[in-house]
Amino acid sequence: MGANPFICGVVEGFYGRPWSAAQRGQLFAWMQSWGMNTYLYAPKDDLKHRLLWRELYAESDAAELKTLIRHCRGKGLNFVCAVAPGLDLSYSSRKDMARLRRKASQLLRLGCTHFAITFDDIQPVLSKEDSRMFNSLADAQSVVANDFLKHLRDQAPDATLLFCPTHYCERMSGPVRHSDYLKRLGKLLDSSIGIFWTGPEIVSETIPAESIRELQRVLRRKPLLWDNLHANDYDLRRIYLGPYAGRPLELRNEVAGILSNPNCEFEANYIPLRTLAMFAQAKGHWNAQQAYHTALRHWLLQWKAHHGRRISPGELEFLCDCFHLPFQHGRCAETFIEDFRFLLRMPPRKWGVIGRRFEKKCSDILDLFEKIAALRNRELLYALYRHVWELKEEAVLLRKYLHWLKARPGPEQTFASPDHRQKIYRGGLVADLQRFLPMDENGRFRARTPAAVRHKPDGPRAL
Ligand code: GDL
Repeated sequence: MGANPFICGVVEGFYGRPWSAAQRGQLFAWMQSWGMNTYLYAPKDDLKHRLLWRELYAESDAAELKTLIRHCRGKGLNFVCAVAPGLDLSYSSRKDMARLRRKASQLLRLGCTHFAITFDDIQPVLSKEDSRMFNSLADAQSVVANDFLKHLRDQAPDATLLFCPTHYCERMSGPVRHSDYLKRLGKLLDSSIGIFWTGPEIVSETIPAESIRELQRVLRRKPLLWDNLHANDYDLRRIYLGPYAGRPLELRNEVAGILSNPNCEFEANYIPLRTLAMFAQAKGHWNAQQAYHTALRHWLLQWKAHHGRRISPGELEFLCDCFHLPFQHGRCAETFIEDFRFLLRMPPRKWGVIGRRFEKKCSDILDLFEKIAALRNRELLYALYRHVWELKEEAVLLRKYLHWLKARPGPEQTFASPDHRQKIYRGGLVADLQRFLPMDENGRFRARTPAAVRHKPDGPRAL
């Protein structure tokens, strides 16, 4: 695809509200200026992409898609359009095959020549009728994909096709060398079809180059990474502003390319995508932390606020350290947590410099919240609002709790904050359910004792 042999870019492949035309316009501008080359259109909740894949795009949507394709290509980027028929496709139905071809023809007419067919997040089984015609899911999907490619090539000889398997990570496939599903795909899929992979897990903390070498042999080609490191659709209470990390530079030799499927909140993706672009282009040496700091410096230029308020480099770094990566807080956020842990361990008379530092950080968080609320880029504010709001609430609560501890409460006394009222703060059904099974720091659950469960959960208490 395109002049650059290494595919590098973005997959809009998350659940939830798809990005707007304006956001995609900004994305293409970023991608062009950072030397990325590929955008994959695959928003799970575009109805005609997945749930209603059989239907063609209506006139106005088709016109928008056509403009988007033109705009993307105008920036020198490959536009890849995905169809996700797996929820209810009947692999053995001629009618469904004809519908897929009809869909492909519409997209070709809109100016698309690069395609993907995706079978992620579906039941990994064949229906009764389908299993009469096919020996396995891999056989069925390969026949459909090869047929799709043939249909495309009949109309556009340079058309390309990518494929997302149903087992797209090791967690799902098991050890790749033993996966019949992956082996069959490797054997049957046309050798020009690129195959997606998300690494050891759906969201992979690290992706060792060695794990991919084995997969290459099974798939008989280099896989294409669909990287969910910064995806947050599975938990919208989180957002990831940290760098592309946990992937060694040698990984680039083992994969056909990398597409990041990032935060649903488009504006939050500056650092994740900027650092991915840097990773793809790094020569000989890669340091995620250094790339992070470079990207922070560049991003700061876009953080202008009203009333002459200025967000400092340190403030932006703290923010991005607080909302960092799925498996890792940034350095400043770690210090903040460590400080609080220290204060809980020590009697107030020994808090000293750490106590003052923690207090100061809590005030800084309130200041930062005010500055962010005054941002000129309102879309950026809206992307971050609920997260900085929540952080501010916690900072206020922790500070009050420390003040309460300083007053030397008796061992039986409990703490309540009038600003954090029961059922308002940490309220709602999900929060109530979560209180039944608190998770410890090792990811284990321990139910409350039968005696405690007999009583109603009693709202904010001692921390
Ligand atoms: C997935 C989905 C993706 C989703 C992501 C994170 C793939 C291939 N598919 O499993 O749409 O955004 O997890 O929740 O990753």
